[in-house]
Amino acid sequence: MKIRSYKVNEYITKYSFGEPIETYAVVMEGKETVKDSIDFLEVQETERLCFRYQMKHDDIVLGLGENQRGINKRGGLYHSYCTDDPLHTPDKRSLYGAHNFIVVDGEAPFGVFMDFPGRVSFDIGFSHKDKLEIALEGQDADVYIIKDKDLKSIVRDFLRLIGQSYAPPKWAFGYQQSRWGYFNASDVEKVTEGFLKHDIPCDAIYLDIDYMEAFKDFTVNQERFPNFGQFVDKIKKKGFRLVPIIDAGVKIEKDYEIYEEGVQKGYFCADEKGEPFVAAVWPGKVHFPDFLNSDAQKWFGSKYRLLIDQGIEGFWNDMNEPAIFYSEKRLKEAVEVAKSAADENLDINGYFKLIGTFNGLSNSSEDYNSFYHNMDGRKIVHHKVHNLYGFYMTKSAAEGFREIEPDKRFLLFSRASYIGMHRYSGIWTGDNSSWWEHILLNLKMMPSVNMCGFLYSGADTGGFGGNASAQLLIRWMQLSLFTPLFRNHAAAGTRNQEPFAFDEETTGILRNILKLRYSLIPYIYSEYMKALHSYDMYIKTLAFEYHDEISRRVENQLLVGDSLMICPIYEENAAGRYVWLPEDMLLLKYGSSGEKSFSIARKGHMYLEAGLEEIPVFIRKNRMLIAGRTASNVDSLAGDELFITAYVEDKASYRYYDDDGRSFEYKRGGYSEILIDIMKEAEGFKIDIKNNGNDKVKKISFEIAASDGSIVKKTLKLD
Ligand code: MIG
Repeated sequence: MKIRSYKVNEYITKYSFGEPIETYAVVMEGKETVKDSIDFLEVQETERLCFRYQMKHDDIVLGLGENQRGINKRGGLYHSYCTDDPLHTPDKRSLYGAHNFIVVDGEAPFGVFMDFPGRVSFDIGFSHKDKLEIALEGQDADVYIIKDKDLKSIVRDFLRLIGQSYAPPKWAFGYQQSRWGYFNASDVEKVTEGFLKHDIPCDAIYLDIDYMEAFKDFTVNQERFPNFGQFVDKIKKKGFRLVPIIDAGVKIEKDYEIYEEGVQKGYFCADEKGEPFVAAVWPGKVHFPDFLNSDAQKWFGSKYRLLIDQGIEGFWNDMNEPAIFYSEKRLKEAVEVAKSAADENLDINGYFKLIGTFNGLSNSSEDYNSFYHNMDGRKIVHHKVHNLYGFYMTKSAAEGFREIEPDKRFLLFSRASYIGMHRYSGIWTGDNSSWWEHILLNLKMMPSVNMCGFLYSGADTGGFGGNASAQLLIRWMQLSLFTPLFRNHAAAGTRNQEPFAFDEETTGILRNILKLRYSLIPYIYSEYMKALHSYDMYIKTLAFEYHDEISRRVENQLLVGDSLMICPIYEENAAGRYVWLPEDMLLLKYGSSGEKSFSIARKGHMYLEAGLEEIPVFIRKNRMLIAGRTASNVDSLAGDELFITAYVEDKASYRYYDDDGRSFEYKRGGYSEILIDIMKEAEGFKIDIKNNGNDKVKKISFEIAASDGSIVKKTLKLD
């Protein structure tokens, strides 16, 4: 096999092995052929392409997106293979996403992206503490190596390589309420009433599979949701948008339009004989649309119109690993095993074999190896391109939206993903549990998925499986307060966890958190969109900004945008936690009735006290936090007044970004900026404001803290 290498730009080299499948992960081409070899990586080209690297003692390894374990992935073994696994225990090696990008950060930092749609294993010092081994299940791949001066630059190079992230509509930065179990229109209305009655802001209510007729995509159950279009409208008038789920499997049912059309046009994945492959998921037996076929992709995407025409403006794509409960063939085999066991005296081996036969029915590689895609003429077994399936389903939806309403931003996020999908949608991190450990897991995943382009991301706040306690939900909400996707979602049969589902005191605390979310939207949106425009991360670890050995290894604090550090509490009954401050910062605490308190937190270790009702944030040195007045949903945010809290030692500058929040104008330069400079002077501060096209903001109020802890207040009018 011959390696071909191409220079993509000054920092990125692409190495092609064999005949790689086009994945659409990257947007830059490697043109110029170079002789460069991957001198520092040992390459082994057997049946499996394998890359080895000897890690230095102090190297940390970041990346791999949605995954288990630490932010520093060293010590773990991971398999990139999109997997529907509802139990996120620390021993799991695969979750729903396949994000094959890592940065080895040390003396000679570099990034590697394995653009390969099949299974990849990353052994990052697991088999041997100092050995990094990346093995691909195949020989055809594009490998991108990025060398640049530091972690931050390498990630920026990578984000440029894979293209600009998706921007949801602004309302999708509001709080969203979901639950598998809002069974009919009256359930949904009750939830909306709950928010209105308790004066809790919210932007969206989710519809899980129960809105469908017999779990059929793009249908609505007429009994449970009569006059759906009118219902969508009614709920919208109350201030909420409805967000329905779409599943990957299409129910096999005579006269069901999607099924009939798909069969007739040959748009479903096929078995060995060329017949549509039969698997079973929610609706019972289904076919899988062949999203890797461009006609089928287009076709499925156009079907979203059936719901968009009824007023829907956002969707979530589920089960698109694709999850398989069982396949027809293997269920038959299992039943045979069971039958023959019926009259046996099963010993331990026999018993476990029987149980194993059934437990192994779902998501089995045998099934993934027995159906095929028609990649525009090329027949390819699913297993080899498994990690592209959810990506292409979501691409199909996003491109469908562009056809249906070309200049409208839709909310869209997916469960399965591959790098490149971030240009089309966000992700949620799947079926976590109402465990304290999963608040921390959520925290750790956020910077990793940001590194892979998925800026619009978040977890099921409060936990999907299991029962949330009031305290767990409060602490989790205090983290999700800062994630772009802020959705509370829970599984059927679990305890209710809407913000008003507990006691009055808890409702009050959650109301405060959510009101704060809405007042922080000016900052969150501005930082998100700037990150998108400049190929930056929205949430990152301290390692990106601070280079001391402690900061490089902090695993439980995050930088949110350019101004904030957050230190969420994720331990039950804790009254606070330890925090590492890489420099002096301003500690701003929001109290139980919206009041604020300030103190300077000095560089070093500190114990942060934080009662359940308090929300602490740290404002970095020479940075500022932008807030606005709160509201009951994003559309009703006034936006005419900004409140700025700054910590200024000598000079702080901020670029406040805004745009219409609904169209693609931002891609064509359609956005406004207010440039704010605060300079420390002998006496007090000097403030400079330059407005480039923002016609909403009329007034800015400042609270400026100096390093001695004194606070100066000022209000300026904008003309
Ligand atoms: O097999 O639609 O991750 O969010 O509530 C479960 C029902 C299918 C899995 C999703 C979850 C959703 C659930 N779905």
